[in-house]
Amino acid sequence: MKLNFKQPSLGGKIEVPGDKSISHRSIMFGALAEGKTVIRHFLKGEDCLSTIDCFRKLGVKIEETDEEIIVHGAGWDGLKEPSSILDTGNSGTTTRLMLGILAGRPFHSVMIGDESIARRPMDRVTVPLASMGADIAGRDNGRFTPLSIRGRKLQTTEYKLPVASAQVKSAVIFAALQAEGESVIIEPEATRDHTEKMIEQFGGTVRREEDRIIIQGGQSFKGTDVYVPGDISSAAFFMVAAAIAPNSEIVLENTGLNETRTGIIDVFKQMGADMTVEKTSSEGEEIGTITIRTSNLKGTEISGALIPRLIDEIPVIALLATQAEGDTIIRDAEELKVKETNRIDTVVDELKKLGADIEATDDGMIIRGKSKLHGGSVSSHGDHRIGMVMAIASLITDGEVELDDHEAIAVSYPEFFEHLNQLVK
Ligand code: SPQ
Repeated sequence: MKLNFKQPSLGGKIEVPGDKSISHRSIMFGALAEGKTVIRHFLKGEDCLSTIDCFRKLGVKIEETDEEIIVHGAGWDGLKEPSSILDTGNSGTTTRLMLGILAGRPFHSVMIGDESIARRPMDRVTVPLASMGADIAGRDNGRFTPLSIRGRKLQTTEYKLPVASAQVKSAVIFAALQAEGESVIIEPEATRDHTEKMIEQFGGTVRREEDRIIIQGGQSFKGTDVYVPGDISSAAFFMVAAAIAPNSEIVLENTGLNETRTGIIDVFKQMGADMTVEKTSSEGEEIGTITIRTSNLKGTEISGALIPRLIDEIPVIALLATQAEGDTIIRDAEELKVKETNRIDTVVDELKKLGADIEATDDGMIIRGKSKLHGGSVSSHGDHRIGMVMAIASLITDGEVELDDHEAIAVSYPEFFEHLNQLVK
């Protein structure tokens, strides 16, 4: 795809698609609940469609209209042994969270994903699940897909997560919900808490005591209505676009503002961005409006507890930092190496091709601003977030950007180019 924007301004108002993490979980809880769940503003990206497909194969009736997804849940016991392989596509969330669900269901299932999933570590989930009694086999001792799950009765756990990961936490929560008695999960740093919030939304209970999450096993859920807020991880691309393009001001309505996800807003403030954030609702998930204008930015440091609150936004923050005066240093972000690609390497390599002064480190990167970017040939490497970073970069390049494998963007943001063209003036 050729991108030749001639350094435009951005203006206007959009609502980004529904949050990917919340969309996945709404299908999962809807399927496990008894009764009907109606989901509005669901993200129809490829990853979430993979989750729908897996639950249909498990016997759950799921209807799709333009406006809503309707899940006819039949409770934990309503899931049936699938007669074909569960294909999780490119979705780490689907693969890891479903392991926690399937580990405790009394049947056999097999899970496979795409080439990127086949490279991502699954032992971070299969190891704690095995300690609860799960029987999961897979390539390299259960480290990689394909995985075979023989569902069994599970025991409770007290598990300290070795890495800050919402996917590992959520998989263990799903297993703990099926065990008899109380389980405790301890987080090294707080990660996105959509699973915990959704337990409550579907009529269950969960306790949080500092870094401990306490789950009572044997809970059943009741179908409900879910409104999925706009995904702040998708909004991030246009926040950066408006901040770095000249004479711009855009408004992003109904964006999710859950504290565990708003690290990017903190970074924008640290860097001196011209923005306002207004909360409009705080029932269940917090929602609000973000207005962002062209900004004079300064370099910053991003590390520690902030990292899990913006992990998926780091590639686009790297682009932002190329347009800030001074150095931006990102530390403690080793987790980027096990995403759809090694996102430290891919973002550094691709931004360098456009003239950025950026260097990979063991646990992050150093970006020296401010750089004038030029055109060039880049690739998403099959990673949706890298594809979107490069498309946004093309707004400020002097010359055309040729983006290879832009189709990957449909994983989390099928309307991305439509929205980009709408905002470009
Ligand atoms: O689902 P997937 O492929 O793992 O998606 C990514 C993304 O960029 O969209 C990561 F590659 O988001 C993860 C996120 O990084 C989604 C997620 C969740 O919904 O629980 C949690 C984070 O992953 P982790 O490994 O830190 O738990």
